Amino acid sequence: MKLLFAIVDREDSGPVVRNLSQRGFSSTKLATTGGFLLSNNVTLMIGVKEESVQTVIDIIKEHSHSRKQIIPSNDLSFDFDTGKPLEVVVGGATIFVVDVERFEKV
Ligand code: 2BA
Repeated sequence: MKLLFAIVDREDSGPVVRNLSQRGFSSTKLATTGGFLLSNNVTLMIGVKEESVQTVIDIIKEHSHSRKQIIPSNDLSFDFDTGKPLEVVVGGATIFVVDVERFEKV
């Protein structure tokens, strides 16, 4: 079994979760914050059989969009004030796939 951590935009999280659910994949949604922009995003935890990992990644990919964000440089998590706004491309999604040693529902 594998566990996917997928960091997605808040706006994309609804369609991603809905489509995963329609295809029979369970997920847990965590409210998270990006360490760079300090803006809210969503981290999904999805436990799946190894043979389903690519299907899940494809669903996430289909429903996660990349977005350009213009932010004041003094809004960042560290001192980077150039006086000019910064353009950052965020997403689609950042996905980690990790091995699960044991999975139990008791
Ligand atoms: P944030 O850390 O807020 O990063 C938002 C976007 O800012 C990133 O988009 C990237 O385009 C840019 N960025 C991040 N760190 C940067 C840096 N040190 N220098 C220049 N630009 C930087 P994404 O790469 O699409 O990441 C979206 C969110 O996914 C991140 O939000 C973070 O919450 C998560 N993430 C991305 N890579 C990660 C990693 N290696 N480990 C843990 N979380 C990660």
